[in-house]
Amino acid sequence: MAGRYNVPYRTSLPDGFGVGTVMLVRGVVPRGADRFYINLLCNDEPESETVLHFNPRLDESTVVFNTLKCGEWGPEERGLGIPFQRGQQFHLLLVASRKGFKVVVGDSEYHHFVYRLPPERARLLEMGGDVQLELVEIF
Ligand code: 9QG
Repeated sequence: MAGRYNVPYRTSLPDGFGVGTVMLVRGVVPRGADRFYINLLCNDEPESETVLHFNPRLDESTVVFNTLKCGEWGPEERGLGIPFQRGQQFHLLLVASRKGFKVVVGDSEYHHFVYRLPPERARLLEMGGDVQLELVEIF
């Protein structure tokens, strides 16, 4: 059964994604999946600055974290291993903590990405690629 949300999924973040914001995502990685992404964008322009690009890559068995500033990708950070599996459901928490984004997948903290742009500048959430979304909640 496909997820309940159309993909790519976009929703505005009228209050930004400032420190203290928590987002819960429940979804499934399809069997033939290669990559999917969660982006926190500053606006809906094609070349919008990206506060966070979270990019699980099943084809590379890694997760890439990056920021897009002035049309340029910054240095990539890669988490340890990949906490996603093709054909499996996942629960993910994205927490805007004091110094960076904390990503929790399942019961374990996966990675901490130190802010390169202020998280409150994020005004648009976009999720896409090879993913089925079942639940997206922002607290
Ligand atoms: O590949 O890496 C993250 O550092 C680039 C990818 C790019 C990002 C980037 O092509 O893909 O993952 O906007 C894009 O093209 C995204 C989807 C060095």
